[in-house]
Amino acid sequence: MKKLLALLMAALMAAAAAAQTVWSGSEALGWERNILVQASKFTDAAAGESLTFTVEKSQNDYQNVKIYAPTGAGWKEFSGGTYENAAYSGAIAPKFSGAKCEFSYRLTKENADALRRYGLVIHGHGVRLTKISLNGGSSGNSAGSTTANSNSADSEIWAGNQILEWSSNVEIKSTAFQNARAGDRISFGVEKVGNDYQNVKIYANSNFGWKELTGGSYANASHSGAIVPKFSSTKTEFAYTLTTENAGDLKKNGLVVHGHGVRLTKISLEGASNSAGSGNSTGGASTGSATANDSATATVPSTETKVTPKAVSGTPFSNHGRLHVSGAFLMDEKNRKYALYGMSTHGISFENYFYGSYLNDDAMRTLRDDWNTNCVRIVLYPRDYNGYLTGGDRTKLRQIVKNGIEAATKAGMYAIVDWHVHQYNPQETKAEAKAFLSEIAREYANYANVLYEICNEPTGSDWNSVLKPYAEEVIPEIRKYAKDAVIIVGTNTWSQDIEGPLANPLKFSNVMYTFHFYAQTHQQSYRDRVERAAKAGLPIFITEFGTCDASGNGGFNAGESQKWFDLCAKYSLSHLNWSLCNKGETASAIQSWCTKTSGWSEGELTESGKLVRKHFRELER
Ligand code: IDC
Repeated sequence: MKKLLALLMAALMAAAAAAQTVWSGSEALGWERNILVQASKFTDAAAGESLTFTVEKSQNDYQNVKIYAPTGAGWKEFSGGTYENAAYSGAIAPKFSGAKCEFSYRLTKENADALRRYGLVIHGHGVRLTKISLNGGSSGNSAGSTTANSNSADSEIWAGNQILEWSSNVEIKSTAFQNARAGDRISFGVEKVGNDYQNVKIYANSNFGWKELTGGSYANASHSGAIVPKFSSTKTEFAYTLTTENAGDLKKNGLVVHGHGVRLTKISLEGASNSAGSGNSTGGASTGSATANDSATATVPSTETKVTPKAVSGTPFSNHGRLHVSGAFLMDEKNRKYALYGMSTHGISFENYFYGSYLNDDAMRTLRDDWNTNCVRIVLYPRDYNGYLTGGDRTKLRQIVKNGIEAATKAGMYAIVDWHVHQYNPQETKAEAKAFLSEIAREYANYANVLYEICNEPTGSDWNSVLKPYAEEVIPEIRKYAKDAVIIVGTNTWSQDIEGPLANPLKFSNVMYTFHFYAQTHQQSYRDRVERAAKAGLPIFITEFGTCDASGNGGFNAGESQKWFDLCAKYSLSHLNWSLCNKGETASAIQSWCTKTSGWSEGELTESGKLVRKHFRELER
């Protein structure tokens, strides 16, 4: 009780404080290294308040910082406000008197609105950023405040007063977990908010997306899709005991917590020595699918089937029409072999939905006329950052998918709607896949240019016992509406094990199987596998390829990419490049400093972007 009072006091004091830390860490900024602070950290931002940045010199040439709102239509640089202890000429130049400096930017009303809506992106050069705070904020939202503490018997690593939502995350940096070990418990103090349901989800926050913490055991909570704390009054405390893998992931990447129907007041890490009798194991291999109460069907609004769009003459779609599969090949309506190629988006939920904004009319025209492509792939992650099932705004995400279909259709291009299962068993999110894909299929049943991809890259999922049954359930949901649509089915091991369907194909017509290559990682032995399967008549679709290594970052390899392009030409294999975005990683096609969402000049493309554009321009459309 005493502890609780102390906590409450701490929370109240935090609420009254004038400056609120919205980000802390130690990141050397680069023009290609962006820091994103989510909109949820700025819920109370108002005109006249100041963003204060603490920076250190990291290089001696020049020190520059730029700040933007990552709006749906591209990044918008903050302007119109005033600077303190910094000057602006093209970028913000902090005034250093020693090695450290604190400078501020005072917000205009427009800036404050943008912060609340889109959050903040920062990049720069020559400085290391250690803290951002919002002055004058009156919010009790102790957003992401973290204190790194050594793991003594019981150490509080976060205290605050934050209502959890699927789109409002509490993040704790990895520094708080440097001593984490298997058997340690993370305990959470929560209070009930509202009366519908109380759910919490916890993840390790890696660069490769969120990874739900599973395999450990729960005390005073059960797990079914999400953690359900046991309340006997309005407040409770529950704990999760870490596995070795969890401890390693947290040490590396830190923790993310979100949920519904609860207010989070504290998180502490309790050493193994202190954790005797740590609750019963209800966790097991949890599935991490959407929460029990957030059922798939409840989220499907009724949508009308749209009428058949007019084909725009002279475009890929008007020339080739509805596609179908015959033997190993994708064919056009005149029964000629026809391959689709072009760009895949990155995750449309990433960078606060910015990567979804590439799905616009102008971009489709650029991709069609300048890049000579005929298809675009629309990537919706169910999980990972801001995913459809991990806190992303579903209404917004559905809208982006639909914008993409409409934009591709207007340009007379083909569009692939990709349910981007990434590194897990797709059965875990099957209910939601069925609901989402059938909703799209119903609305776009008359759009013959739309293809469906039902699970991007499964792992640990045997073809015969897991993936084939999955496809047998999901395909009919699409075909209920889009009767003849081409449907692409992922294969095991990041969509490489095409031998599964080769030995035991699906009985449906117009189905193809996914293969992915990343040129640096997958070389001749993988080309041999593809060639064997293609020769044996398996319809293969390369919905994703990279010119670099499979992490998406590093290992650009033009020579190996060319060998793959030759193989694609030989077997008329469709292939789409990962990815159409400006993220600072090798696989991205657009330079990270370029925020244009269409009409890119060659100089605005990366090595990878230039190579794939050149390749596409050599193909027949
Ligand atoms: C990567 C992105 C990276 C992101 C990560 C996690 O490039 O920015 O942080 O996903 O979501 C795939 C996947 C694709 C991966 C890509 C590169 O389908 O989602 O994107 N890749 O690792 N398969 C092989 C490589």
